[in-house]
Formats: sequence, structure tokens, C-alpha cells
Amino acid sequence: MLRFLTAGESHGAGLVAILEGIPAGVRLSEALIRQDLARRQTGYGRGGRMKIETDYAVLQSGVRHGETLGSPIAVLIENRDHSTGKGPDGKPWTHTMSKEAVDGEVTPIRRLRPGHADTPGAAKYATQDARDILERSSARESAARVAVGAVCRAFLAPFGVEIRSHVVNIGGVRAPATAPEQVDWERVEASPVRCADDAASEAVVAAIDAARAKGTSLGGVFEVVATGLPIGIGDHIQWDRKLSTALSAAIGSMNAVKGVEFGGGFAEADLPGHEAQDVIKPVEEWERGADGAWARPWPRRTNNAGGLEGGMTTGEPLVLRAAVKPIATMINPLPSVDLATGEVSQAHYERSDITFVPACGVIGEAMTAFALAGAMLDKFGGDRIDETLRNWRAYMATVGPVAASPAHGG
Ligand code: EPS
Repeated sequence: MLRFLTAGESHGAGLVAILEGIPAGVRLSEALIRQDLARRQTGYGRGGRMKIETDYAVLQSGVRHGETLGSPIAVLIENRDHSTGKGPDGKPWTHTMSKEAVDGEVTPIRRLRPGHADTPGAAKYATQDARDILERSSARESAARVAVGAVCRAFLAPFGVEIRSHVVNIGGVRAPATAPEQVDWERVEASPVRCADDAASEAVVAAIDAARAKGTSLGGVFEVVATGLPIGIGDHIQWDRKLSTALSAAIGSMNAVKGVEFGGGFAEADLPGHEAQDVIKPVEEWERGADGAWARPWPRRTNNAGGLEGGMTTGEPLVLRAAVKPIATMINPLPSVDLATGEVSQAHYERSDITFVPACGVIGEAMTAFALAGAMLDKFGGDRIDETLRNWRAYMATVGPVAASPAHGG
């Protein structure tokens, strides 16, 4: 079983992630993890915090001489703001977030932000300081997830699995609909808002500027595309073995995500059945790889299913989208109620992003990588990556119509 935990508060000393279940022999370096951490930190519309941090995951365990050992992989990401910055009351974060009791009062946060975890969290944990909640329920935690995702990506790479993301909508400004195979991924990486279409990128940047001027924030939609997946990953036999379940949970667990859809998604509800299903190509149109096995067995004419049927991969690209609501912290705060006195007040504001939808795409890649790596390991097992690869190759050689299989001279 592949599993991970994160720990850490936004302005505490740092973030920790432990990932367990990655086989031995996967090539891994801190530099590789850093690439994804850096991608998460980009995106027009971020606040001052991203200028303070240069996220770097220091490997603590589970890796030796550039390869995983099969033991738990632990990473540590420092919060630079903790040791260098000051909180809203002018006191250093080392004081505000001190692990030891401090002399004098630490200014509590009592002006709850509608839309953030502040209100239900403070009620549930019976605290008089919403900082006890918001420090953990912060997008900062997603840096640890991206480090975990980078390790999962390194595991998936030898199978030819690639995972990418792009922004398709911020604040209602939409990129033109593009088939996943047509997306120019280099343009996405070069765009300030991770959007493949130049005109849409510009319009989104303008929308972010307008939102900043109004003192508000923007949500949006990102799309994740995973290619190179074998057919039959996941399972149909039990609700918690379906890959669609793992992916929905992985993406749905991200802060601010309010909806997840696969392939045609909600639009599929409007289609008649004969337009919604993905017709299988005749065998004469299938392609073989250099080893004689089918390069992509059971290919389809379309991919409305987004690469998932019955909770299993079809072998077509996996396509999922997620809707992210606007950030709850706004320059013009909403009316609120004081946590202690019950008096009407304005919600708390320290500093914030206008939008972080571009970063959400990178976090979505990481969560997708985790769900896919887990499902690949469920299918192929292996304590060392060579064993996993052997099992994968042996399986792939069996997929396809029996009469047309290389083993039968087909
Ligand atoms: C966040 C508020 C901002 C974001 C932060 C998440 O931080 P600060 O309060 O320090 O200005 O920049 O995101 C990150 C630190 C990050 O690494 O993504 C929030 O309230 O969730």
C-alpha cells in the first residue's frame, strides 16, 4: 500500500512529508523534487509570501546514492518566513508560532474569514485563536504534497507515464477548449498563469489585476492529463478499489476544490448514449511497439470517458478537471463575527494571494501522481522497480484479442 502523511503549519518551522510504499531502485534526487516545487511557486496572482520562500525538499531518509531504498521517504521543507518574517502584530513568527510557552499575550485571530476553515475549525477544536486552525489549513501544506508527487512521478517515469496540467479558466475567463493531445505544454510552462493560449493568458492576467484592484480574489478550473497509462489499472470489483475513487479523493482533498470531473464530466449528462461512449477502433488500426506487443491496446475513437471505464484505466489519456473556489482571504474583507465577543466585525486580513489556481494545477498533478502510483503498485507490486517493470511488461504482452496476440502469431 502506498501512503503518505504531511505535517507542518504555514508559519511554523517547516513542512514534513513521509511517503511509504515506493519500491527500491527508483532514481531520485532533491533536484528532481525541487523542479516541481519551483513550478508550484509560480503563477501570476500570488502574494508576497512566494517571494520569501524558495521551497527545497531536503531528503531525510529512504534514498541512498540517488536511488530509493524501499524504506519510508521523508522530506523536510523549511518555511523561510518562520525564521525571517514577522506576523501581523509586528512580532517575529518565531514568537507567534513558538513551540514553547511565551511571555505576554500573542495577539489572537478572532475575526473569522467566511470560506476558510477558521469558523468550523475554531468551533470543533474549542479554541479562542483561529490561528490554531488556519496555520494548518493553509495552501502552504500543498508544498509537502508536491514533494510527495514528485517522488511518485519519478516512480511512474520508467513506465512512460507523464502527468501535466494547465489552467482552463480563472474567474470565468476561459481558454479555448483544446483536446488534451493538442495542448502546447511548453507554452503552458512559459505562461504566467499556466494557460496554453496566449490571448487567454493575457485576459486572465488582466482579470487578476482587476480583482486585486477590487480587493477580491478569483477561483478557476485546472485540467490534469496523464498519458502512457496501461489499460486495466484500478478495479471494478469494490468501491474503494476503483481508480476513480482514489482520484476523486486525492483531488477533492485539495484546499478550495469544490468539484472534480473526468473526461466529458458534467457535460456528458446532456449527451445521448450513442454520442457519449468511446467506440473501440478495429484491430487493423492498432499499432505495435518495437517489441511486437500492442503499443496501446484497445484504442478508442474518442475519449469522452477521460481514460476511465468502470473505475479502471482504458489506456487512453486520463483527463480530469477540478473547480477551485476563490481564496477566502481578501483585501476587502467580508463582514464577520468576532470569535470571542460575538460582535460584528470585518474578517481578518494579513496578506494573501489573489488567485492560486495555476499552483493548484501543479498540486493536482502531484495528487494524481500519488493516486496513479498507488494503483500501479496494486496491479504490478514489486519491492524493487525492476520487479514492477517485469510484471508490467509481462502483463502488457497478454493484453489484446487472443487471436491477434504475438504469442498466437497474430
Ligand atoms: C495562505 C496565505 C498566504 C499564501 C499561502 C497560503 O501565505 P501568507 O499568509 O504567509 O501570506 O501565500 O501559500 C503558501 C505559503 C504556499 O506555499 O503556497 C493561506 O491562507 O492559505
